Amino acid sequence: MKNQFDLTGRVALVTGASYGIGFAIASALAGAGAAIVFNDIKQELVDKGVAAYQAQGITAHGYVCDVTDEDAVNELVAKIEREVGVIDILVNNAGIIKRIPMLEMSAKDFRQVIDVDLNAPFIVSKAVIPSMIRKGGGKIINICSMMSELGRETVSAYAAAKGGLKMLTRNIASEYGQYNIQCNGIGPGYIATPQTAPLREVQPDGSKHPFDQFILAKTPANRWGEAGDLGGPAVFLASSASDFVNGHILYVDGGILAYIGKQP
Ligand code: NAP
Ligand code: GCO
Repeated sequence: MKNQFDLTGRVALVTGASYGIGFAIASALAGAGAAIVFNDIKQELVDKGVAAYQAQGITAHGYVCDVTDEDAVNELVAKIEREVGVIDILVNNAGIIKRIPMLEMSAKDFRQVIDVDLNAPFIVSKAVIPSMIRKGGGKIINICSMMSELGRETVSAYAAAKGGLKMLTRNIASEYGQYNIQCNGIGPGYIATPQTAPLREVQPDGSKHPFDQFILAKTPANRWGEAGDLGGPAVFLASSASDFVNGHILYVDGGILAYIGKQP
């Protein structure tokens, strides 16, 4: 049987992929044969990212681009098409979080999170879909979250964005499935990256952060996820193996959403 997971000859753009989950997903896509393109806001991080990919034997194309800037994104996509090729796989990974109680959060802070975590996936998807249609199809993977399904204190903007991203995923699937474009989401659980480092800081007395203990009690796998845990699911959703999967959010959470939590 032809290897349905083979990405040879395909161009993948992973946004915000100098490190963290984006870097792990891009590395997995490269391992399946894809040509890797990524962006970051700062040239310094792009340079570090290119070196990190090279250290893994991956020749990645790195570009500076703020995904919230529509003109910059359109210029980036045109440049990628000239220099690398038409984007076959888009992973909307770039994201931020601000952990602030809602009543203390400014509208500016709220809008900034929505801008990066929801408006940007709209902007980047809108920039790549026309060429995907002309080429006969493509794959879009939006990096959602537990907060696409659940709320918790201090993450109102992030949850609103990730909930919206779940529905944007379903709408892109609905509107462009007829062009052989599949748009799905990956909903990571709690993953050990710089974004969650504050939630895992060892306490002055050497004990685990209370939130660290909380998440372990909520996760049947009894561990934080590693960014590498997301590679296989990303290859699946980027490949022909998922050609009839559309509008689906694949939760990679160690079982958190299935579990009421360990009794204290
Ligand atoms: P991270 O370590 O904070 O990395 C986020 C990446 O996005 C960084 O490279 C960052 O670049 C980039 N970025 C931020 N704003 C950008 C912008 N406007 N334009 C371009 N790039 C931008 O986060 P992560 O943990 O790897 O998470 C990656 C994605 O997974 C995010 O969407 C996050 O919401 C989601 N997620 C994370 C977890 C988790 O537990 N870690 C779980 C579920 C979902 P700079 O360093 O230059 O800011
Ligand atoms: C938080 C965490 C989570 C993770 C992730 C969970 O503060 O609760 O940052 O939001 O980032 O989104 O899926």
